[in-house]
Amino acid sequence: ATDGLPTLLISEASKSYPKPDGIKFTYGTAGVRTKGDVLESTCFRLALISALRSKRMGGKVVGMMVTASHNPEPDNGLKAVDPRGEMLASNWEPYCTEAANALTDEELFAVLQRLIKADSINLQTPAVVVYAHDTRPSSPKLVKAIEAGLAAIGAEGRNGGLLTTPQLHYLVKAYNTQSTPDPYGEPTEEGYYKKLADAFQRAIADKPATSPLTVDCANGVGAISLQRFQKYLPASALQVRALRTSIDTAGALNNGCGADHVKTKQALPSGFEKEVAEGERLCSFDGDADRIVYYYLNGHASQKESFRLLDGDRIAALVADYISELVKRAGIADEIKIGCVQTAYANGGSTKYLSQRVPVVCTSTGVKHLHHAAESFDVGVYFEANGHGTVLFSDSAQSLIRGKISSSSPQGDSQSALSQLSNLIDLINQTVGDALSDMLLVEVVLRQRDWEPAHWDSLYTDLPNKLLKVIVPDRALFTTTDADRKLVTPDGLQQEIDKLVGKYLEGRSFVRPSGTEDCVRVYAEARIQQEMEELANKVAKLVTDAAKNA
Ligand code: G16
Repeated sequence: ATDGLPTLLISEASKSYPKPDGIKFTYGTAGVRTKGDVLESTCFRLALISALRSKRMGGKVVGMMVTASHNPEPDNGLKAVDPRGEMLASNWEPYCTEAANALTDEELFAVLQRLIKADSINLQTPAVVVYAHDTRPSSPKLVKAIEAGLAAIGAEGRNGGLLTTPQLHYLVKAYNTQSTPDPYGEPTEEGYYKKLADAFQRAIADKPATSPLTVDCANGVGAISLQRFQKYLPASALQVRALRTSIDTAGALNNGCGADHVKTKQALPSGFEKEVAEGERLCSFDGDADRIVYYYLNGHASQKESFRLLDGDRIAALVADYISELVKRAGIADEIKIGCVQTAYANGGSTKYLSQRVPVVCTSTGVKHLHHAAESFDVGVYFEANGHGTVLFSDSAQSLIRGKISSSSPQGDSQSALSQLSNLIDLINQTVGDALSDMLLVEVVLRQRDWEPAHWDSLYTDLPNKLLKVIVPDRALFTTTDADRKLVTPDGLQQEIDKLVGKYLEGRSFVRPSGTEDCVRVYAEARIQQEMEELANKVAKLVTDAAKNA
């Protein structure tokens, strides 16, 4: 009696995917994340929800990505992708959580039924779901569970295979736009590489290649996509040296390497000191290649202080400046409003720098929040400090730019700026943060400006800062408001933090529960390094005590 849901088929298939006892799943910052060996039932169930999502969206293609991104290799997870390539609409997240936690088939059907009713889903509409996975050993089993879920509900599944997260987002958007007047690109992995390689070559134009770029691939799927991509780009256009490409070595993924390691430790990937030289351009992808940070050494690798980080904040500054300049040169500055979106983790130095140039807004952590806020600008540059971000050009900005490009008029400065903006529109993966696309974007700007990393680094000064992980028995006790900048609970803790922060010059600190790891994160920054360290440790201590006394 569940009106059109094939409950018998689903019940039969779900016998192979029982929910593990005693585990509570949550659809958090970036989907569901936990140990890979307990996720099969969740994959099966979220496949059902994804099929409903596709039906709800009139049969458009939606996506499912199996990955735990920056987390350790034994973890895994699922991110659901909406038809325009963006993250699943947030009002569907509670249904994902509830479906994942249902104890019986009846409970599961009740959740699905509520969703069908609340969103007036027509079950007769066909459903198409494209799915892909990263290199984790648990991924193939999870993909099987997704396939079983899609088969049980009668949805069409398209297997993207081994891909980066941003490639899956690209595929979703490319499928849904392929027969429209404005196709995003060919809906294949090859189409993705071709689009980026073509745009990159147009954007660097006749600027000669500089020194090679060294890429830490985090021993993850980014190693494969980078290698495949290189087949589409002549070596003369960009020389890349790929390191940490061991995708088959057990335990290697994100281990001592990758964007998260480099950003949080503010240090080279382990072993890099023997492999890289002063001044070399270096960057790190994370495990599913949706984040990137750059860095370089301004002295000998053996000296810790010679490490210089060029993180997401600095990518935002570099890119926002460049696009602002192009927009001015193109003569459309009055028509195009450029804005920047950051989170509380953005360094105070970067916020000050950017705010003097463009409007800056702050959202909660999670690309889904930043992406949404960036959509309110004609050109929205969003980056988390951890290197997750992209640039969005609104439909009207794209039409304006492309409409002003004239094939007949001589190539004056404004025409060349318009063409370059058009190249960037193609180069940037506008669906989500994309390490490969962002890397190419940074390379374009540095080459067009003829800048070494040190020049980019000199745009502004970072305040000394630290990010700590505090392990507590129950991180759900910590709840926040004001874009993660203030704690609501535990009671009174925020006041204690405020009191502490007030004692330090340019001090700032905040606490929030991670949505991807079982920890509470503590961020602190201050004018003086030593004071900042003290502030971070004292706030961490407050957190530990509050968790104990709760
Ligand atoms: C995910 C999200 C990011 C977020 C990060 C850390 O990254 O996509 O937006 O910044 O987790 O989130 P949290 O502090 O809640 O753990 P990734 O690269 O792991 O998908």
